[in-house]
Amino acid sequence: MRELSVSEEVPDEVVALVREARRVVVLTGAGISAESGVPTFREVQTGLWERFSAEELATVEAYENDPALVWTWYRWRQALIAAVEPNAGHRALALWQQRLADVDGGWLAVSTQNVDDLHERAGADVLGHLHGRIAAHRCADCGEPDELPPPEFDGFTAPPEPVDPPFCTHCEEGLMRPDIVWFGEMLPASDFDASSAAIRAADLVLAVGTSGMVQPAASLPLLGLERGVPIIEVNPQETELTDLVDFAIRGPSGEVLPQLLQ
Ligand code: BV8
Repeated sequence: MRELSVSEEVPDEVVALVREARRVVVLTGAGISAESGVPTFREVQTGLWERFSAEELATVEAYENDPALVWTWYRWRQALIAAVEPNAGHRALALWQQRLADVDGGWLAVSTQNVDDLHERAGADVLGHLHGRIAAHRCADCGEPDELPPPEFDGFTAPPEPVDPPFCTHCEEGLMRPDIVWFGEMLPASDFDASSAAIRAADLVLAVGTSGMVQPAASLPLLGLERGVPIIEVNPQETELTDLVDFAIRGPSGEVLPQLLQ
């Protein structure tokens, strides 16, 4: 693994890899949304949730134990995500995807662990939302989805007092929950399988803004390793994947990704 800092010139080797790649898969994590103002998963919680870790709240047990607290945390995060904008990192991936779509046999697939819609709002198609989408909701009992109005608070001011989740309009018994993957829950098979297949066909893999700690999503880039496909990591910090990648570019994705496309 060669570690590069964002202040250095991107070496010709990396520029060539990016320029010559025709089938690219980018696995993104919370870090790519950090420059948009969305706290990463391991950042300290604020206000009402200061005494909890995100991992404690992102579980079925936490929801069953206190539906109002967990429901409100998610609606508050959903409000914050709706109020922020995609950043230069999201836009660079959307541009790269559009460029490769115009090349014979070219494609770029985005597979994200993030529950926000910032890739889509930057103009990218997303192959897999491995951990679901925060703006989608389903019944915790019958599983039926329901379109809900946007959250009634702004996501920036101090988190509001917990409110109860609404009842399902289909079975009228179950409570609504966010349509995302909590710890201990299976990932959506179609998203995971499509992402695995894309990496098995890729000629370049990037891991952007992920600590590489949450499985099984974090192991997806390793499917490229088996085939000797180059892997580039973009992250200001070292991660669980660092020792396995070919190039680790140390810097914020909002700066590094546009540089890679120059
Ligand atoms: C499951 C939705 C199995 C909720 C999330 C081995 C195999 C399988 C499972 C396990 C396993 N070992 C352990 C497990 C269990 C568990 C797990 O992985 N635990 C970890 C903590 C050890 N996995 C699960 O439970 C998964 N389910 O395995 O089911 C099963 C089997 C049989 C039957 C039933 C079930 C489900 C995991 C999904 C959990 N849900 N999200 C929500 O969002 O509230 S995960 C959550 O973490 C987010 O999605 C987040 O994206 C994700 C991963 O974290 P990161 O994205 O990496 O974010 P993080 O904050 O960690 O790091 C941010 C990075 O960005 C940092 O590296 C930072 O340096 C960098 N950064 C910061 N700024 C920038 C930047 N990078 C670039 N630019 C910047 N500007």
